[in-house]
Amino acid sequence: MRYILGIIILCLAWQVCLTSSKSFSHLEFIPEEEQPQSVEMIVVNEQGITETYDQTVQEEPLVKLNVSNSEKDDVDAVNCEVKAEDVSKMKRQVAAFRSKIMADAAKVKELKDLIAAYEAQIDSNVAALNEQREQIGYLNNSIAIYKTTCSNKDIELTDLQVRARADAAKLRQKDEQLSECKDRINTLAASSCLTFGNSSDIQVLNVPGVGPFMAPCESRFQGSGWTVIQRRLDGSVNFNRNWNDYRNGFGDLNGEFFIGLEKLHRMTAAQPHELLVFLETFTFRTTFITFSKFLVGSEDTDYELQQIEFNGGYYDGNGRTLTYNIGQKFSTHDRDNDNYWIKNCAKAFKGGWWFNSCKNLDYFANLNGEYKEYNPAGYNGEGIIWKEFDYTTSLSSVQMMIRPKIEENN
Ligand SMILES: [Ca+2]
Repeated sequence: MRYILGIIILCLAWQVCLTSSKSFSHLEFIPEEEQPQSVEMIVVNEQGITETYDQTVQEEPLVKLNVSNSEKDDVDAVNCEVKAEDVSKMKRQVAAFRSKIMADAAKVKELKDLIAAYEAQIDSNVAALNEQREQIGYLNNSIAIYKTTCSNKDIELTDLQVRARADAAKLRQKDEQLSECKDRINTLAASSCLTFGNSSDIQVLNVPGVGPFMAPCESRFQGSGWTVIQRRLDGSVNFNRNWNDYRNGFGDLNGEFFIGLEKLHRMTAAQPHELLVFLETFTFRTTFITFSKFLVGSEDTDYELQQIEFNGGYYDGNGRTLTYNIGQKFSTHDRDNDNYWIKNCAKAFKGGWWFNSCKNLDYFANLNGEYKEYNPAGYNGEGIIWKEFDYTTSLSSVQMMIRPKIEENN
């Protein structure tokens, strides 16, 4: 029994073993190196970020069946289906990868184009930079030339400054010489028409205290060298003037004028002078009256007639005219210096003069009175009067002249 029971147990154990081997006979251990390999795919996405994909390559089915031939056929069929599905899956993956690769290739091409554009821009910039470098080189050369030119100009400027200083020194020397010449000219300048010989033209006189001024010379009547100090011709100039006008002078040197009391004072005070008076009536009767002395005082004396000495004349008077006025101050309508307390003779007779009295004396004279037309029956003391020469009417033309006394100069 025991042998039979042992045999039965052995049989059961064998059956169990067979069953177990059948159940596990198709299983087998797969080495690690034969297991499917893991593959990483690195892709750059559109934003330029690198992405990694895990792609597991399954070349073999995960489970190898180890069965009998008939079972093996079934297993192979199953494997084929699995592989077919894997292949299909891999094809889809390949297609996806291909699309991805194509997209990436387009992106790469776009990047290449962009890089090419950048490179072209860089080339252009490099060309522009080179051109600018050439310009800078040219400008540096120009600057060097200008620096050289400026340096030369500085040298020239320094030379010119030295020459200018020398010229300035020469100019100062010339100015000093000119000043000396002016002083000598002033010293030698004519103080009367006597220096101009037979001149009967307007000349420049230079009298100390007055300065250069112009005056007519007269050499046609009583010798040469007379300076005309007063002239009446036609009434073209108003002689009814104030004190300032008579002091400074007025009128036209080619026509009617009065030379001025200040000049008369300076000229007659500088050296002894004689006076020549020319008179003419409307009937063309003329005469010359000479005075051997003629001196006018300063303005402080109101241009007093300090010296007057009758020397002769071609008329029938007794020569008291003007000598009667000796010591008399000059009067104008705005300054009454006469001896007639009732009125201002200059204002009454419309002209400045060395009035003494306004009375109608036989030796009354006023060569600066109002110019009157010929009226032999109309004498009333007004007009251009020299009563000792013509007591009936105003004169048509008169002229007063002075000259340094030649006898005393010699
Ligand atoms: Ca008076």
